Amino acid sequence: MDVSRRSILLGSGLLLTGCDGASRDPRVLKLLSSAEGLTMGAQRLVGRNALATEFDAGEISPRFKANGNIDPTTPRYLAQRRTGFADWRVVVDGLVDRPLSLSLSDLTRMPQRTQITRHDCVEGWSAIGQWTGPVLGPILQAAGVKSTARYAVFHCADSFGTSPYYESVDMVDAFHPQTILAHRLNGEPLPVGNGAPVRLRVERQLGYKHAKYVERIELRDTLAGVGRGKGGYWPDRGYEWYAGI
Ligand SMILES: Nc1nc2c(c(=O)[nH]1)N[C@H]1C(S)=C(S)[C@@H](COP(=O)(O)O)O[C@H]1N2
Ligand SMILES: [Mo]
Repeated sequence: MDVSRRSILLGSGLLLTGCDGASRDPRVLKLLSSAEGLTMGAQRLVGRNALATEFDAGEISPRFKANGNIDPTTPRYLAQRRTGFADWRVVVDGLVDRPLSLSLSDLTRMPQRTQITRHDCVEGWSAIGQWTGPVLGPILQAAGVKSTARYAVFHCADSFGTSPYYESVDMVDAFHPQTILAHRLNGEPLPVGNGAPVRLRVERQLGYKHAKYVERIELRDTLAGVGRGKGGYWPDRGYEWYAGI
């Protein structure tokens, strides 16, 4: 039952260099595509709403690695960073009845969830961290997601070259009870390296789905028109859109 992409990858003996520079090894990409159907199917059998494993405080990794973009240099981000993110907004728009523009104090005043989970990156490293933030589902409910919405697209403030980072999940993951907008890691405000001031945690999926530096959540009926159409910065470069673990 517990057929995870990770064990498939590790079992295959192919380790990816992945998210920083990207191994585009065709064998790896083929393996990822064949694993996609398998993991989505396996998760459907146990229930896509099943919870990811949560850990005890004693199991928290001494250091939570920062990966991918860890020091955004877009002018917009640098300006926000200089003011301690005082004016940061998370906009919720697209297929919603009531678009929202949430400040950090809006986000921290909502009911919070704290969870200790393991982050698995396709590069082959994992780390256990404690994340705190509001659950995404009630935020989407407050915005009034229209019945035509199928995806939540996360737009980020950082970029690789000229391309901003973006990711997306379907409504099952958007409304999953462990899907949160985290603003704290291990009890401290999120460090810049790990996505300050707010990042997505979508615990049933691999690391690259966990968008950092989130400034807009756009509800859409299609992924066409976002980046190159595959729903994420890395999916547009060969990784699977559905990265269930
Ligand atoms: N905005 C943004 N989000 C991102 C990335 C990125 O480069 N930019 N990298 C992804 C990858 S590949 C991983 S493994 C995790 C790393 O999160 P961390 O820096 O907290 O370890 O963030 C994901 N989210
Ligand atoms: Mo990653």
